[in-house]
Amino acid sequence: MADSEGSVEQKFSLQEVLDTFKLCLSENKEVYLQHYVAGWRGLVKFLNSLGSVFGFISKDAVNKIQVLVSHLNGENGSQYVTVQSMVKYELDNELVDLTKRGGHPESGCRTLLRLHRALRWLELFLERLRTSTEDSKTSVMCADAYNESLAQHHPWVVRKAAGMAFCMLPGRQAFLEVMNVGPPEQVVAMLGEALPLISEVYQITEELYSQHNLLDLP
Ligand code: 1PZ
Repeated sequence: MADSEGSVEQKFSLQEVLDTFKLCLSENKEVYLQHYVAGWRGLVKFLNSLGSVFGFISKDAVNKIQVLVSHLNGENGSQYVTVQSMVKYELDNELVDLTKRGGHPESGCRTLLRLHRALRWLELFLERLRTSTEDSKTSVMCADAYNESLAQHHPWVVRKAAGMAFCMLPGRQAFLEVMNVGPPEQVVAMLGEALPLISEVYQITEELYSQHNLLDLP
């Protein structure tokens, strides 16, 4: 469908971000770190387009993305191709602080765990958005999704700041527009397609981390 403004440059679209998550899974269901990180990059861009009050959130996400990218581009980058190979490599070589913070504050495993928990928030939030009605409030959907997931891992101050930021979210209609997908029905359809993928990436990572007892890394 033609863009009503006829803009030449393609605008940011959430569709592209969600497509990146499609690329995440290999044939044998391993998670490619490169695409996982690219997906997060896109989400951060989207978050930034919502306004500077979300800066403290996107800043933390950017830091984590950068840590993972530097592992990917580092001398042992070939060990970081998939989340599975990263876990194996870091555990085999004792590169992860397992019980308390120590010599490896920037292990790939602990860094990715933070994004992984945030992916659960995203899944819950987008599912709420998908099934919402015109009078639903994004701030409420966002807070409910947060309280059900990420909040459990955050101290009081962070929860408080996050709660205040949620109140600054644009309303449902504006929010759907920023996604740049098209009319609301199209956004809903796109979410219906993308959510199972996000969910699968989340589940696979969750099981991997659970098998190796990595879900509470400091
Ligand atoms: C659309 C609205 C966006 C709401 C995003 C919901 C998430 C709120 C999270 C608030 C976190 C803020 C600051 C930093 C927290 C860090 O302490 C933690 C733990 O890391 P550690 O201190 O252990 O190193 N960081 C995180 O939990 C990762 C948070 C990433 C959030 C990314 C959200 C991306 C949103 C995409 C929007 C479509």
